[in-house]
Amino acid sequence: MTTSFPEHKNDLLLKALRGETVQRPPVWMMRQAGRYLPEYMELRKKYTFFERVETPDLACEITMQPIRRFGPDAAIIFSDILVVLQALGIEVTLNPGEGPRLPDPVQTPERALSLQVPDVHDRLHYVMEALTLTRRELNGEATLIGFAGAPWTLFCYLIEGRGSKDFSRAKAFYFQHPKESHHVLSVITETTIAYLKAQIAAGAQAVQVFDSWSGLLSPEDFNEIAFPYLKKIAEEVTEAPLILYPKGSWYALEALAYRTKASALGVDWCITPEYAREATRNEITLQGNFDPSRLLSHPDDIRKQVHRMIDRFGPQRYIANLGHGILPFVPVENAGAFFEAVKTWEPNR
Ligand code: 1CP
Repeated sequence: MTTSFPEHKNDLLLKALRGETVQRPPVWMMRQAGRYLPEYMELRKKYTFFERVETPDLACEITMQPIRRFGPDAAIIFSDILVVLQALGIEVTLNPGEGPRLPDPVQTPERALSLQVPDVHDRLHYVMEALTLTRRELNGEATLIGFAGAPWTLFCYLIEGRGSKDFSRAKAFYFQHPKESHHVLSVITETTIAYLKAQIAAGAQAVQVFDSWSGLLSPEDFNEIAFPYLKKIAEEVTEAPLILYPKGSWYALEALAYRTKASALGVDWCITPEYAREATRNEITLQGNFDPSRLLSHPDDIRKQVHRMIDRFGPQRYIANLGHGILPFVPVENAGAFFEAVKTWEPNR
């Protein structure tokens, strides 16, 4: 079945991902739909987190909320990386203020080996439905981004069972059971490839892979545990541009730029734009890297800092974004100043 979508009027993000010349860089914000928006908080009172994620109309509405307010160049579908663990048959709960919890995380090598690739169309059909709805609703005004968690980051939650500062239980499991761990990482990788392909078929025009916890690994461990799977995903998912976001893994930028088929790399605020450009020798689109806490500065300072960030990365092959997700207590006006600053950036101010 082929689905037809409204004509695409805003292709800034896709142009930046293809390395084509733009008038100004595209802008979107990681976690742009969420708790800092009063309209999100209204829906949060009425429905649980997974009701919001699993009901396509609600997921579409939440995705659209920041689009209506700020008019960014991209919309990221409202969902969560942990739905892939649910598709693997693992229970995940989320209570307000607590973060995600897995009541029965994987803690034995036997259970690790028993995991199998599920049918993502069956288990995650609601995400694809939300994407199709949202693509129509966007009416070509913004590019629709689908996403998934990277294998290492999902492995962290699968073993640890909750958020953590160091995911030491997940690391210990890997070091003690490398063979079984690689089985898990392969299963997550295959599932993610099928899932991202399904998202693209349903309307996602670009996809992002979040390796939020890759920075917890040493460079050697990153090369063994994270890199091969990221490379595989980027090799297989060729139907739309792919953005890799390996938070904290500054040492890996060169290899990710040169040895994977990613279209762009997300960078956090702990490295300079100059370093990121040099490491990737200006060969790949970069995305980032505003410190999310800097959105707590005065809006005038936000504007200045955003303009300086664009000057330093340069407007081509660049996607303006935060270095990680927006914090829940950022004033809406400050988020607005960020978007506006990118849209009003000019080379010779
Ligand atoms: O309303 C609420 O209290 C729920 C808060 C919330 C939201 C708004 C969670 C729980 N997930 C989401 C949505 C979400 N998660 C999106 C939506 C699209 C967007 O606007 O960007 C995305 C892309 C994610 C991805 C995600 N979930 C990541 C990767 C990105 C990142 O921030 O590093 C991770 C690590 C998660 C796990 C997760 N889900 C929710 C929370 C609070 C967390 C982090 C838990 C931890 O601290 O380890």
